[in-house]
Amino acid sequence: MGHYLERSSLKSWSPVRHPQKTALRHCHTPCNLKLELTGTNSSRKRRPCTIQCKASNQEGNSSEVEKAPAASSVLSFLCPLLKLVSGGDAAAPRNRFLEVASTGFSSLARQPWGSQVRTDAVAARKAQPAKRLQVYEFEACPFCRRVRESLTELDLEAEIYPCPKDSVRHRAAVGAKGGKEMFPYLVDPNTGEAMYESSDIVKYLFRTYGGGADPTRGLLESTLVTGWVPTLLRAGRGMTRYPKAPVEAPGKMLELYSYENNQFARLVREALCELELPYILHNTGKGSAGRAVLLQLKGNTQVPYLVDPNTATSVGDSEEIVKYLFKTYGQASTPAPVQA
Ligand SMILES: N[C@@H](CCC(=O)N[C@@H](CS)C(=O)NCC(=O)O)C(=O)O
Repeated sequence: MGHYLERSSLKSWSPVRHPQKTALRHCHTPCNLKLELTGTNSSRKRRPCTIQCKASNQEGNSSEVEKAPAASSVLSFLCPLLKLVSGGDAAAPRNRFLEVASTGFSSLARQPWGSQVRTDAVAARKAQPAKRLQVYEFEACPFCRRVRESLTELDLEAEIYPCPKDSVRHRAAVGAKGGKEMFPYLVDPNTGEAMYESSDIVKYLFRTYGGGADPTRGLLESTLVTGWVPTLLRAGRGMTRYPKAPVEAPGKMLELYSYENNQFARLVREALCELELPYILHNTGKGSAGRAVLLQLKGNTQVPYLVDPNTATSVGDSEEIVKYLFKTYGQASTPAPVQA
């Protein structure tokens, strides 16, 4: 698993199904990088998927990369289903009433988590970690949601690398770093730790950056009770890459001021995810030190607030931000790699 592929060599991928369920992935860019998937993925029960992947680079090093365990819950069934129903054009005008209602009820379902800073836990920490945490996730994934809720509660900044289905960059990066494409995946450059499994990540975050406090009551246990509600209500938004999303990442990371359970911030995160745009997340939950920064920057503490250093643009209304994102980053003329 130790083999590491530089981000620069993970550019664009085109998986092609082999008739015997063997898949090959070839990099479109001239980096000689090739991922070879072998085996079958016939398991629909609670068994790990048997697809394995060999990654090799110019030096000829190789390592095994697995697909995520195929089915650990009802969510593995829901995800493909929702992918089907949410196949509409994400950039098309939306019914604002339905948007606000569905994201509002989503926030109600997750009411106790991801809004309020756990001051008892954060008090033990003097400052943000020296280096930003890196989180690979996707918006619709309930397991990723509880990690993002923890980030809000611990008032942690993070670099978010959205990994929508049909991803052209970040999913491959996770496979190369950790050995399998499963989400969430945390990299902590401060301690050198990297891990899968949302409950391990949440516990790690509270242990390392929350003074050893216990994760908020019910946060871990609630995932299968209400964790999937936003995924369902939002009909899988924030799950699949928008076909005209840019193949290359923008030069600079976008910056989002928000907190996890803010209903309007959810709409923006969905768009960032579908466009596979990496961004710096500045959490501004209730009680966050980030609110003072936002107040200075914007004149009030309303979120979401997006800053795009690539175009020197700042936008402060979720509807406007979503429009801005699809207009600016949803027009790629380079066709996305064909997915199997
Ligand atoms: N037990 C894991 C489950 C993670 C999981 O099943 N994640 C799903 C997304 S909901 C996944 O990575 N699926 C593979 C995929 O999306 O390709 C955890 O709690 O982190």
